[in-house]
Amino acid sequence: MRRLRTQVGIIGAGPAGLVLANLLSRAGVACRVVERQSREHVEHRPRAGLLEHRVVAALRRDGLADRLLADGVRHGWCAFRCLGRDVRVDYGALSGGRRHWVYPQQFLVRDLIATLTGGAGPPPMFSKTVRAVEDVTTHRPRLVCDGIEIECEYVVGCDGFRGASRAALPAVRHRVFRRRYPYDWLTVLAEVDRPAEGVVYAVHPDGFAGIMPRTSRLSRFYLQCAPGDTADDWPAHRIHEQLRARLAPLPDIAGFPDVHVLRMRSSVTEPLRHGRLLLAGDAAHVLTPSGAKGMNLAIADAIALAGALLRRYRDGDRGALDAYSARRLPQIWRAQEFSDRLLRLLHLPPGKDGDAGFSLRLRLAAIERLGRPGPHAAAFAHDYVGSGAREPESPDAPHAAEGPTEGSAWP
Ligand code: RFL
Repeated sequence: MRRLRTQVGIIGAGPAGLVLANLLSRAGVACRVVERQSREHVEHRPRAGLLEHRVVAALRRDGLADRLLADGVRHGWCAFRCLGRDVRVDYGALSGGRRHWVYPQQFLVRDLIATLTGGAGPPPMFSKTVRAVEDVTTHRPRLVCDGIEIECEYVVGCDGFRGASRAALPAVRHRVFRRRYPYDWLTVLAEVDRPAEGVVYAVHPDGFAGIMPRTSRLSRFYLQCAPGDTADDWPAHRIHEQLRARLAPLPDIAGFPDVHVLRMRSSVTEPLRHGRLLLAGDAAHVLTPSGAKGMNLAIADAIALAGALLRRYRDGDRGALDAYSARRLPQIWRAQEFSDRLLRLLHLPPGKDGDAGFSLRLRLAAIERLGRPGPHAAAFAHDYVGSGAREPESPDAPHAAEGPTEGSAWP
């Protein structure tokens, strides 16, 4: 058995683990990232693609956004289709000029691995699975992998909902709050003849459908489907037919390189810390893709945690680490609430077919308020774009109390 020592052991080379590793390494804190997949795999795993204004501002400030800023595209409007109406919401204008950046998650992961391996710190250990996290309530928690053990001072679980870190949490002291929605989303990454210019959400009697832009050649499409459906239930001709029915007008779609069903569920684990084990990103919370918040929240967690760990290592101040969970949870629940509210707007209540006409008209009324400049539209816009009334905190920023951000309830 090989033994290594480090200050911070990080499980998972997704956006959360890689942002954290870059920030700590640059500041001279020793850390090791352990990732069960190969580098090739994580650099080509298509998932999210919309980055919030405040997240990009923080990555830029920390010198982690060079390629994103060079190659990403800014988007500032989305459209809702309902009952033959197309309501455009100019959330860029409504939020004082803030926009999303469209940049595929796998590109950001590739960039973050490049900066880490290019000198910021030791490269992640790829194709290495953490089997267990042990001794988290001692001063020397350990990552146990096949043939190697890494002794750490702190362990950060950035390993998603099914990773090893959550298994190390005692059930008596931690609660997982979950919601399972009564539908799933088929998701299709498809080649298109022209780039999508904005996100489109369609509210339709057959179910929700959506388009999220990715690159000039690819868009991600979503189709509400029955809970438990699999990709086999959705042959290409059915996908085409339903996209056309729910989303027309459609760009020309050439092929479906990637089709799978997303189980629509959300969860939050509380608290985010046990002893010297801390959780960040999807290991701490899972969001549906409705509001495009998952990757953004993962990065914001990592930035907050880097700040807290740096305070611990630079100044010997443990206060920010102790406060990490309590400070992040309100932000996490705020994002959950936004995503949940958007889902309620986008889906008709189940099993009330006779009611569909009424429900659709209620939704159209709500959507029209979002498109009309005013406090409701502004609140939506600030929440949606992640306006950064309070930006994710820099590792060097002074400790500040969590304050309310702009925006309130909509519609
Ligand atoms: P990740 O990216 O899942 O990374 C976790 C990493 O941990 C590794 N791992 C282990 N490594 C070692 N030992 C173990 N025992 C391990 N167990 C797991 C895994 O291999 C993996 O590499 O988590 P992180 O960093 O928290 O980032 C979260 C985001 O990836 C996630 O929230 C988003 O992708 C969610 N999401 C979206 N978020 C957005 O903000 N905007 C979007 O538009 C958006 N679209 C999406 C999405 C997620 C999707 N899927 C497939 C889940 C669209 C899709 C289709």
